[in-house]
Amino acid sequence: MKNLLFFSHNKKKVLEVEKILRRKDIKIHNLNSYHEIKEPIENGKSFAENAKIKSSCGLKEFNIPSFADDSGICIEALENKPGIKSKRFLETFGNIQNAFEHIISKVVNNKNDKAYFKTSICLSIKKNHHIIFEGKINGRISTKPRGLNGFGYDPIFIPEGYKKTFAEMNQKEKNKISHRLVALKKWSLFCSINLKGITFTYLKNSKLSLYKIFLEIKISIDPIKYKTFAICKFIKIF
Ligand code: ITT
Repeated sequence: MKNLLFFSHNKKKVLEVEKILRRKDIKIHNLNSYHEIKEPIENGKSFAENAKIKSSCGLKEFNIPSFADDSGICIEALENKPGIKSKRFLETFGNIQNAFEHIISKVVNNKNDKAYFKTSICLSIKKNHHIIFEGKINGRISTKPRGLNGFGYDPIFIPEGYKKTFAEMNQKEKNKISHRLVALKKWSLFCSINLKGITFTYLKNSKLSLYKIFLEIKISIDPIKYKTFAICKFIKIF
């Protein structure tokens, strides 16, 4: 069994990841048992960069392959903000209800309720060996917060093709369609392919010291039958 660290303190996020990734070949540890770990400064310019900052920190501190998820909501009426600043945005309002009121008033004034959630997951296998998996879900902002499940912006986000907010869905329902599910499916497929043989041997250092490989998996989810088809394609960049 492989030991991997999920570098996150967010208990709700950890729970979502654990529920989605039920694998017998991988034991996933998380930071909630290691409270003394100092969080790195997330000063990247993208979700992917911030995810890499966190997963690299996990690898350095614990010396085992680590992965991290950086996510957020992008709202068209707020010029696609708060994006990578989603957590700080909520904190600046002090109270989540005030933040929701602000967002909803912008959405109403701009007559544009479009929004999406994005997740980038970075898996750091060893020094200079990082892989990014991405997931996105389109939707709209609700005219008022609804539901008690989930976390963060879930009470105001209605995924495309649904009437309920993420917070009105139970965890199973959210996990069947979420941005995190899309990214984790790619992650899981990558691990299935690579954990069987000598782990990740084809990854090499490049001149740029970072050799990024994007695993692009086209996942089509039938919302009624929830059948998932995955076609995997590797794209080298750099
Ligand atoms: P870690 O970095 O420890 O994993 P975090 O809460 O700081 O936890 P992020 O920086 O990735 O995680 O998340 C930024 C914020 O975006 C998060 O605190 C939520 O408010 C929001 N967010 C992320 N994913 C979400 C989801 O699935 N549903 C609702 N809100 C979400």
